[in-house]
Amino acid sequence: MRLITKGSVLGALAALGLSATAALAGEPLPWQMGLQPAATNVMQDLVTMHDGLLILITLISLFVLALLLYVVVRFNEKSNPVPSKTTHNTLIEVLWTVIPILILVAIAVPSFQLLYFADRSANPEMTLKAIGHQWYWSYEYPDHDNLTFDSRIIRDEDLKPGQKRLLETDNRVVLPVDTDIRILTTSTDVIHAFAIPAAAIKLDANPGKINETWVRFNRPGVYYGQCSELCGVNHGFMPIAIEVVAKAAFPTWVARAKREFASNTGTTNTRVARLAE
Ligand SMILES: [Cu+2]
Repeated sequence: MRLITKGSVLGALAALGLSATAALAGEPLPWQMGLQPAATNVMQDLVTMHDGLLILITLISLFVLALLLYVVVRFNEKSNPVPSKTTHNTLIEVLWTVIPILILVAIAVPSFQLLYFADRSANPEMTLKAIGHQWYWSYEYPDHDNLTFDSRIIRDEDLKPGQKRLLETDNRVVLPVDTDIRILTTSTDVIHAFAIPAAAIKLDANPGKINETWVRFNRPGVYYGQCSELCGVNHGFMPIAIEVVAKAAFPTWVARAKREFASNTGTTNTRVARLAE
């Protein structure tokens, strides 16, 4: 990542139009142009990589455009009536092969570094398992007595003021801040995809298979995502809402959630799933 400039062009552009609080939101915003503000180091590195590549491809595109304009002006029929018969130039052919190779290698090094950094955590402190269903998510906390619950969309007519349409769920996933968390995904029916843009996570949830990634949130907040694999008629209605809390507040939530979900009678918001029946 060190090869790429740390300056965040798009981040700066986005900051011009947004207030400080909105700029930290873990959700899509109206007229948003860039990526969501980073909530993890992986996402921060990914934004840096993205912005650096944007500068690089802009320079390359401008260079090619300048060459084209030069050829159009200098070698058109009027200004160059007798064309040269040259067909080969060894030096220039070597240059236009070797320079792009060097550029690609320069991109590949930080790219692979980031890919392996994002892949898995060597020593996760806890595990969250996200299971896709048509069409909702359920979550398991295997390190917390297998705490298990379903998380379903809040339908439009049930939205309370301040709740995000199509993004809010009845039971948010709660996770502690500054903690290496292993995330496992799987599915009970078709392929879903667990995606949290602010944390740079987009991982398929396949039936009969477990995929792994990890996350370490840098700051508390609520981070929204959606299923990102076309999984059926209600694909657009199985959001993910993650509430990141202080480390000290997490055990309190675990204790409360254990009581609450132990007494869950299954009468919660299940109409979305019933559409399929
Ligand atoms: Cu899905």
